[in-house]
Amino acid sequence: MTKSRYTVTAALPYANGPLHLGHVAGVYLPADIFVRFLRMNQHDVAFICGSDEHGAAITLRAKKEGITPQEIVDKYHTIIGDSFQKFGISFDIFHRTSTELHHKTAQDFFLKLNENGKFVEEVTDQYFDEDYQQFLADRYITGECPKCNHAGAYGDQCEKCGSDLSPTELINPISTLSGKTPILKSTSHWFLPMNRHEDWLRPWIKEGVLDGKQQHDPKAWRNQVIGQSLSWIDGGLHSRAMTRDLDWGVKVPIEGADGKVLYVWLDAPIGYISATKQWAADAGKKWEDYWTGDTKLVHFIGKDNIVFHAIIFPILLKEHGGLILPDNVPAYEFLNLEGDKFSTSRNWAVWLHEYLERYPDKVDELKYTLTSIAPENKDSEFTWKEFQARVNNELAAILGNFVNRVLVLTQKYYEGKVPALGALTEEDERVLTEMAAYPAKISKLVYAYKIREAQSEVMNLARLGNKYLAENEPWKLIKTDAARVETIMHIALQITANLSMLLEPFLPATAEKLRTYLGLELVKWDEAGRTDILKAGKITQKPEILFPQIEEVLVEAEVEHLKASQKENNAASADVKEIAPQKENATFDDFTKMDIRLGKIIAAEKVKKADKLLQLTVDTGIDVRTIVSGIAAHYAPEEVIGKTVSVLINLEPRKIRGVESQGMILMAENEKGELSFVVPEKEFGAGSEIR
Ligand code: B3M
Ligand code: ZN
Repeated sequence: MTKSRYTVTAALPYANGPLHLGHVAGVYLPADIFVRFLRMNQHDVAFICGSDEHGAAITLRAKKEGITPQEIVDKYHTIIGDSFQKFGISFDIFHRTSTELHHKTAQDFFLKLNENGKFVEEVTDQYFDEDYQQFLADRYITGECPKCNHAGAYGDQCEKCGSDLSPTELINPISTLSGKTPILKSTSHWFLPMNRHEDWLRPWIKEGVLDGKQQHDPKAWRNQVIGQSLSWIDGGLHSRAMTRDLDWGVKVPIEGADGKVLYVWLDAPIGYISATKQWAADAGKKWEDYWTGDTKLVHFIGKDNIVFHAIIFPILLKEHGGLILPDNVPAYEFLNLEGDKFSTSRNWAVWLHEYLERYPDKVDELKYTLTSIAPENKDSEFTWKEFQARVNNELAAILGNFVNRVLVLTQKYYEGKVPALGALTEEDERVLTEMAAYPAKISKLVYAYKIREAQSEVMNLARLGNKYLAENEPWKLIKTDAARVETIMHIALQITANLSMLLEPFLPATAEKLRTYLGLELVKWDEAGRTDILKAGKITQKPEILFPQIEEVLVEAEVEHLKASQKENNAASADVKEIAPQKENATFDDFTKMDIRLGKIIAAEKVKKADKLLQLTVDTGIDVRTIVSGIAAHYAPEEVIGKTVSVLINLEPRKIRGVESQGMILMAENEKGELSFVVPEKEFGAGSEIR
């Protein structure tokens, strides 16, 4: 029976920052485990991911870092891709949505829907930021969620209750650009009339039935996904704009639509298709095989993405026609960190790339811990104490200890050779039967996306081995019944051999080490469970310690590091000002009234009882005058003497702390509040006019 083909996607991470453990635990690691399992079970799988490089998340970060959106995505696409590779997330492709192939794929997708009348073009009033002269949608606008009153809802979604929103639904909206209340201004967009789809969506979500046929098994879907999706449908789906007035994104491929791009949540999921196209082209395969026919499409996501993967993208796929809908959408809850939510902005996170720099040889320790606490059905929490406990009390004490004992005793008693199997006791039979049942037990759990439970079953096989050794004590028996010990050790070695196969999806690096010690190649999943994987006489190797203890000092250092980086971040963000928005327009006349000259500071002293003020004597080329300037916190008097400066010389004189100031020194101030004089690039003299 040919095994079904799978296209497994993992949510495209925004290329606006590094990955933290919350992202890994709640999407990428479980997806990787699932795919490695499928590959061991001879499924033809396309494992698809890539950077999500458009949308406000990117442009807002670019503004914050003072670089272009392209520079932002180039920087973080590399950091994220590198982290995935080092953490052993085995995507078939890690693509990106800023590629030409993606733009073309997304534009063709849009055109097909538009030409078939699937969108409705409407002129509506949208919020507009007058300072920035920009329409506001998605993360450019925030306000109170009308559904759950969460204060920080965005224009397209409330991340707290997951509701999909339109900007005009927000209560007390403000622009995230200028911080001001926006005005309403009309603009035209292409809308997806989602209400047209409620009739087929409801049975599809609830019963897995599409056009009268059983398309998927709804019992395999998580309650949260079905529950949230049905509540949106029951709440009434409304039309949603699929284009935006922005310049960063996939351009709307229609004459006269300049300045408009595809909505990022139309564009990004199509990124799964463009990535498959790229991968198939590179691998000499047909991409259509992975998006049509009986292929099972599975989207691994975080719960804040459910509406986009269980409602909106399926509508788009169905409207496009000829493409499959998801067979499952395993959505993960959120992982929290040391009693608080992961937060990029507050720098309350364990960044994956930093973990890998600090602990390059502890990848499986982290994989095991994150899978053990994976937020499959409810939010969960990572603490460094938990990490230490999982490694020391489970990985090392159960799995590491068992494997080490078996291989060390095999070296000691048989110079590494697998001993022959003698007569079996009832207990031997029971243990071998129990061992043989593990592959099917684990397989059932993984196919049902219960990956956390599946991993704990693998550990139960190691527990079975430990118990078998403890009860038979070969290290004592060896003195009196060497023949019996050969059988015990043979069985213990078969358990170790099975572990080297069943661990592969979960802890591939450890599984490979075990197979090296045993001289085994990776086999198909259904060859595991056999009681004769290791033939008598086969030579095994001396083991290393698989999982060194996690010491208290590591836990303390990491918790300290976390707190320190948050303090640093708070201090820095306290100073970091947003780049001020443009002021009201001035007329040319306004500007010509100002007389700005180059001047030279010839003397400087602190103003008594005013720690921010310097009294400067400035040669303006016309005269020598006194000017009081608020730069004492940035410059010592002796530092500024002799400097050429820009001076507004016809500012009305005013008394400042008893000193008459005749003009103003012009200063540049950056987002950190640092000051700089404004000086010409040529050595012009005092009195030179600036205009
Ligand atoms: N870039 C991830 C997020 O919302 C988003 C996923 C896109 S998957 C097509 O954090
Ligand atoms: Zn809400």
